[in-house]
Amino acid sequence: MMNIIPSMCWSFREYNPVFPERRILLEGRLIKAKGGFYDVQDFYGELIRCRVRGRLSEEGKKLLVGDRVSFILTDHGEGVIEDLFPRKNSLYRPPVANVEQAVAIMSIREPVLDFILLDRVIISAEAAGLSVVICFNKLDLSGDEELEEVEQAAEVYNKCGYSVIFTCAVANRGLEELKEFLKGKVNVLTGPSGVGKSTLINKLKPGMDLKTAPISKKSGKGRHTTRSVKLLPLAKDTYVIDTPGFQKLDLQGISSRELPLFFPEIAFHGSGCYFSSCLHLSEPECQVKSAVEIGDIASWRYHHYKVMLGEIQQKEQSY
Ligand SMILES: Nc1nc2c(ncn2[C@@H]2O[C@H](COP(=O)(O)OP(=O)(O)OP(=O)(O)O)[C@@H](O)[C@H]2O)c(=O)[nH]1
Ligand SMILES: [Mg+2]
Ligand SMILES: [Zn+2]
Repeated sequence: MMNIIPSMCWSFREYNPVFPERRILLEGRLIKAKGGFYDVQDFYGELIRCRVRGRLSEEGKKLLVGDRVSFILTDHGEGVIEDLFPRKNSLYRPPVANVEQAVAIMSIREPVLDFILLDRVIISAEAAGLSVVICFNKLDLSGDEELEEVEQAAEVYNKCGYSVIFTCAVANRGLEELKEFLKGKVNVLTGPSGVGKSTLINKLKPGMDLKTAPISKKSGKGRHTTRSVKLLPLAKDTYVIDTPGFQKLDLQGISSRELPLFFPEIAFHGSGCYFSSCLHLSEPECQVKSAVEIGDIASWRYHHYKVMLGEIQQKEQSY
């Protein structure tokens, strides 16, 4: 009896030329999309190359890597994606769905460390409801003064509740710690081009052979080596998503009322402001401004908040 059930399931899973109507809906996770083909990983860990049912596109449903889908098998072991399950969350950049954790990767040098860009990455992840881990890579390139500055920033992030890891992908430093943070989750590795996202993944799981490339000597920036978003299995129940790096990141879909909630320290102190709608700019009895004055909120984080708020307000006024 024990043997019958799995083998019966298996026969239903296969395309049956005699009873083609006997196809059943299977479930899987979209792990890669390229050129109209979609690679879906099924329950057994097998990869099935699928196309998408035309109806889905007609309904305006766009698939994202990470999506849970239902599909049927056709001949030659291929499949057709029939439908899309509701998403737990989705990110606009990188375009991925159903992710649990964002690892915001920045290099200490080459490309130069840009803290407002890091905060934009963190805010985008917060807005999507992801937990956030910060990883400073290329530890080997850092001078003493720089390292001190980054360590001070790391303390500020720690106080906000974010874990911070220091890594050096080329010398295999910090990789075990990074692995621990990734364990049992679907993680998206995100950050500017050239910071070492693909290099880190190659080191975490040898054999991945993801393409990497040195940054441009002329511009000091990455070369946008990774072109597509891919979900890679690292261990059981642990996935990493390698994503193309960026140089800019605008905050899509975040309103000026929401923004303060995505800065944990501003949300914390802001709950004591006189006005419940306080945006912490020049309102009276603002607890956030007081906290900045006495150093309970880092002035650079507050400055980043104001820059982002200004951009969002400008967009809101132009609607
Ligand atoms: N010195 C040093 N170089 C590193 C380290 N990690 C990665 N690199 C180098 O940085 C360059 C860029 O690495 P990639 O892994 O391609 O960067 P990426 O973040 O995937 O870039 P995109 O795919 O363009 O977004 C490569 O030449 C790597 O060898 C590190 O810890 N130290
Ligand atoms: Mg890459
Ligand atoms: Zn306030």
